[in-house]
Amino acid sequence: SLRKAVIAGNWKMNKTPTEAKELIAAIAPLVKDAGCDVVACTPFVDLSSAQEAAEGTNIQIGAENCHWEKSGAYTGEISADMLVSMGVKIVIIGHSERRQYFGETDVTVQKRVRAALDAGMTVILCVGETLEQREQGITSELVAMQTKIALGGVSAEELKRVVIAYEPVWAIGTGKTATAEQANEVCHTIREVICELYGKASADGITIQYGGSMNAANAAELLAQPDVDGGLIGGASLKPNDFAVIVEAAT
Ligand code: 3PY
Repeated sequence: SLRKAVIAGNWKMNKTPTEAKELIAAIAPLVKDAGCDVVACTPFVDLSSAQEAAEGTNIQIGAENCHWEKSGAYTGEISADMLVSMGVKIVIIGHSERRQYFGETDVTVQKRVRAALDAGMTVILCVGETLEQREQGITSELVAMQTKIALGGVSAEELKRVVIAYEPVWAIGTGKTATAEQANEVCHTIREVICELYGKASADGITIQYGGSMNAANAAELLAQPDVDGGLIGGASLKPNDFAVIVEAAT
């Protein structure tokens, strides 16, 4: 692949600050020789202790969401500027769990992407179809539309700070994985959308991850696909040995 792989853990709503420190400390020695970028995206309350544990290692700590306003009356939200102020430079936006359970839409995803990029952050933008949409045969159109809306107003220069994660909703937290061919097909479609919007150099350069029950057993086959440049890892990112196997497979 032309592109450096990015393996990012998505811890979701797991781990206390103390546990986060222990988990990073357990992962660090196992991934120290990684040939890919290694990221752990943690709950907001874990960021400080995870960063402390990651100091001097090759693990970058990211957040799982951010709000689109800089500050104000938005109870329970966290701004991109707040994250940057504490040294967090990576954020997941638009994970399907946000879309499914918390009313996230393509429009709010676009606003959050905008805010994160304006704050100087790198965004892991998640897109993906539900089972119903796949069965209707609209996966390509749907994922293309999600990508186009989310990137509305994003320049080619800014796109260098965007990683796209293709996560089929039916494969998230269900133990079901897309086949390597299915994963590659949709990652390729996304790359074609990027080509259409930004040209070939941007399309060749952008990192597109697969996410959705990627684990130690299936990572090598998924990561061997030409258009799959890494993974966004759910459950397996909480298991140091499994996460290390995935990092190794990406190297
Ligand atoms: C999963 O692997 O289930 C994920 O949602 C990764 O983000």
